[in-house]
Amino acid sequence: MWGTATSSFQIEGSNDIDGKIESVWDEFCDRPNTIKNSDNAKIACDHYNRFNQDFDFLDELGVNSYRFSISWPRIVKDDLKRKNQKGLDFYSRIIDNLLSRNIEPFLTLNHWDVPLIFHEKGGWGNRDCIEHFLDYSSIVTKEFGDKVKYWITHNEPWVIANLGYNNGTHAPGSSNFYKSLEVSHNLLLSHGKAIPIIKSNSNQSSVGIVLNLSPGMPASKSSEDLKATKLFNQYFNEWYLCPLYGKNYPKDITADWVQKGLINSIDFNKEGDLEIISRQTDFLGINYYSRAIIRSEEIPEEENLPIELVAGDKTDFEWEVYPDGLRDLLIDVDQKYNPGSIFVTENGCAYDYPKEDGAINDIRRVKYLDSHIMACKEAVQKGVCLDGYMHWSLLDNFEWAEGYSKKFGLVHIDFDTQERTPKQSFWAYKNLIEKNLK
Ligand code: GCO
Repeated sequence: MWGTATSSFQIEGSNDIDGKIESVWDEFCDRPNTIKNSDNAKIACDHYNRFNQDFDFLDELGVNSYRFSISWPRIVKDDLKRKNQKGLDFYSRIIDNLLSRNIEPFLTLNHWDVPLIFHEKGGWGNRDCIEHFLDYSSIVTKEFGDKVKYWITHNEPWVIANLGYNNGTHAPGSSNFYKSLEVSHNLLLSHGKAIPIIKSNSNQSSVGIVLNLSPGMPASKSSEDLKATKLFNQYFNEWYLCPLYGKNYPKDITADWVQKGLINSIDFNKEGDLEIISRQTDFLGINYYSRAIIRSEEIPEEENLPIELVAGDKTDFEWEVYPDGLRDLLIDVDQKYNPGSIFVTENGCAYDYPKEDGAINDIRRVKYLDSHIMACKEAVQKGVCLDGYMHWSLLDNFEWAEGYSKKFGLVHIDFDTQERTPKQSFWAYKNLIEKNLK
């Protein structure tokens, strides 16, 4: 399958109409010094009003799938139980529109913009609040269960836990390390608990979760760098992969945190939880942007061996362009965890190109796209069960704490006029899809 990916808060705008309640991200944007240039997502890409025009671009691209998310605050009233029909009607129009174009919807239930009131009750940090997510999942899957086949519970639990609850750069902006781990656990637990609900309301469904994975590689062969890399991989990748695929949380990193006095234990992991977390899923979604080159901070820099890894070009986000990492990651995850089916649910790059003579010649995105799709092809040739690729993103959009300063779209948006212009990469992707679907 070929597709593009977006998320509700980043593109929709219209944040206070048709009965939508406030989201944590609405509140976070209103706080001073949270978002670059004090940007907010009140209008964003105005997708709420322009989705039909945006979906014309999907047709033009020739994709057969589209990943989007539902904004939970549009779906429920402030008791988090009663449904808000107007919000459901909006997504009904979205889904019907996609289906009329023969585009398979991939629906993400949680791409971060949770109701503020959910957070005020304790949100992801409170195990009891999982029930609210299940109520919401039940409403949505009852409503769309016969139309939507591909369901994603959460997008990038690492980012929610770490950026939202540890370093505080994302909503809700808290900084408490132990809490952030508890959040990661509650997210995983709620994923496991949602699976049977989704399955019972959507007979033909295929259910998965989306992880942001970034393989860590040691900067040198020094034992310190090797150790730091192992710990990085356990924190960033295995912390999620292991419990989802029937293993316990990785031990070394947990012991390291205890030894450093960051936590006493991971006592939030109660008996029986791991069985729920590892309930069988139908696919794994992988978001891949880059690798991480890891350098030990435990010893003074001058005592480290010289850095052996040469980093490649960087995008506007300072993320290294490293397509081989995608190939190797796919092979590695497939072999170690055997997820049965994998989708690259996000892959993309931030580059800003000016409009010249009406065109946007974003050649570095074209190269990025080519090389990463080639990496996918190599993984498939090695037998990886890769079933689809979705490019992040269809449109330039609200890039969270970075506001509108980082541009990931295949389609350029002029945020003053809302004018849309397909970039060079859009036409390149169209060509690639055309060749590969033949
Ligand atoms: C994420 C999210 C997207 C981002 C994209 C670029 O990975 O952070 O899923 O919402 O916009 O990844 O940072």
